[in-house]
Amino acid sequence: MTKRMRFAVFGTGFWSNFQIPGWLESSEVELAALCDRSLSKAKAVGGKYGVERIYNDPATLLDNEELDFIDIITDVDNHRELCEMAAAKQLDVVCQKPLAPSLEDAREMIEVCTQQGVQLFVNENFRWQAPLRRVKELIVQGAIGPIFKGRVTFCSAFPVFDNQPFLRELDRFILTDVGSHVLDVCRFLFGEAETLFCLTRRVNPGIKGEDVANVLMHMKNGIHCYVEMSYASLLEREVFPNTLLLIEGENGSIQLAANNEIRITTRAGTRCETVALKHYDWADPEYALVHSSIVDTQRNILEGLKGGKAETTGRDNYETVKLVWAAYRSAEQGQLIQLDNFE
Ligand code: 89V
Repeated sequence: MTKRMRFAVFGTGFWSNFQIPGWLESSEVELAALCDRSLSKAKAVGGKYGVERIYNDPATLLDNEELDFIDIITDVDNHRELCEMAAAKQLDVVCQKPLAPSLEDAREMIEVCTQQGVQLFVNENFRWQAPLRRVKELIVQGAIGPIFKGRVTFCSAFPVFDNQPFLRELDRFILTDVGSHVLDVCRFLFGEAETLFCLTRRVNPGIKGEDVANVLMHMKNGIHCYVEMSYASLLEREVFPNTLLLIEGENGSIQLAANNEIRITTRAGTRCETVALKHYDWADPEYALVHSSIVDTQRNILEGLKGGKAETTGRDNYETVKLVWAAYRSAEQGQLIQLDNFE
């Protein structure tokens, strides 16, 4: 058996409870150490996974451990510093989304990793959701002909702040939290954007940032893409954490509904497929769709770490980060943004 890749995790909050077991689905990696500002939190997570090497200082961990890569699962404000520290030690970096708190920080992280000759990957999991992969397959197979319009919807009233209370405090909330995912899904399904317009607003008085955003993009291939996201949507049916789609092509349409049901309509009629999700005992049933996609995301990143091809590299994800920040600029200035000139 080839040597397992040793990694350390920085940040043992909510998502570490799913990203760690996601990694451990592979026999090719070994979790060597954990680090968190709160030693007791890190010890509790270490206890669950049999990890004894626990730190509350990232520099000490990096000095003491023999590693191949690190996984950053901390708040976004720490991403750049931890990335730079690991890159200086010649370690590959896997980082939670959103990659960075600004476009400039994202650029710097990519630059530092390039200069140090290490790889940077982003643990962006939505594009790895099984129903979205199937929809992409149908598009590529030409099931509905050339596409002219896509509507991507993530609208919910799920109490997301219960598990991630810090989201309440973000000055910029839904575009960074959900936009990072669904704008990436748009790139995955429809290609790169040429122009973008965005409107935002805050409905929930108990949070700092915006909880509603509507983005309209003209993609380089001519597709019109409308993306709606909200955590203020009290709907008859709560579908969290599903992303719903309505894609229209010259020969038909594809609809992705809740329950991972795909309806393909052509002139011959409508057929229906339901995409089964792989079940993991460690997944939270309320997040099953997202948690099962973590395993596929990490499997793909592992390919990249081994020298193969991975989708969610830092450089690729930069294009998604750009869309998030272009959306804020558009909303602030009431202007259409040209993506090629945006920095
Ligand atoms: O996946 C996430 O980053 C979450 C969620 C989509 C649940 O809001 O914060």
